[in-house]
Amino acid sequence: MQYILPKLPYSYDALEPYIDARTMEIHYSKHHQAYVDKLNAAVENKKELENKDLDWLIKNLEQVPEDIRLGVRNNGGGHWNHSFFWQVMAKNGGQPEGKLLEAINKDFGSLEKLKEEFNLAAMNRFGSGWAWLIADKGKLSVMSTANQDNPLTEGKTPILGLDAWEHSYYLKYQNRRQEYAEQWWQVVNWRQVGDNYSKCV
Ligand code: MN3
Repeated sequence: MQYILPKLPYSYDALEPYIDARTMEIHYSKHHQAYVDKLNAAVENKKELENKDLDWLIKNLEQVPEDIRLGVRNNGGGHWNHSFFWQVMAKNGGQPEGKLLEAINKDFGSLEKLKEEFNLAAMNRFGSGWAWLIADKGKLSVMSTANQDNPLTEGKTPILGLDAWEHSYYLKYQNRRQEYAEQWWQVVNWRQVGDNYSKCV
């Protein structure tokens, strides 16, 4: 299967000033493209993977041939994570509502508490990785993963994710990951997160 870079759902400058246009352009057109290219190179000539989509690869890493497993884990993960990341951001992404808001209040106490716990997960991830909001049969929790690892590999379903790699914030925020993580909430696409949640209850 040929994996392809999905179209970015907005322009490079759409999430300014929280995510600057230059970072968005490099992140999408260089970093994400590289994950796609390297994933395609890894699975080339692997007949057994011919009909496997990206979700399958991430959920079934242990069934991927051992000689390319690390490449698929890193680059397939990079492709999945970034495709998801673009979707959970938007200009004017609204606020959590309905069943999602109820679950946030039930499982965290408040949206502010969720943000605190989530940003702590992003801050405590040493080196590169992701912070995630997970829904397990409707119950919400926060976790983080290293590198381009994905909760799906552990059987957990992410409904929101934050790229905590330096390449996602360094041009604008330099070493200030905390500030990036705090500002990022301004561009969370809560409608998409709500849709993601509704598939997990
Ligand atoms: Mn990234």
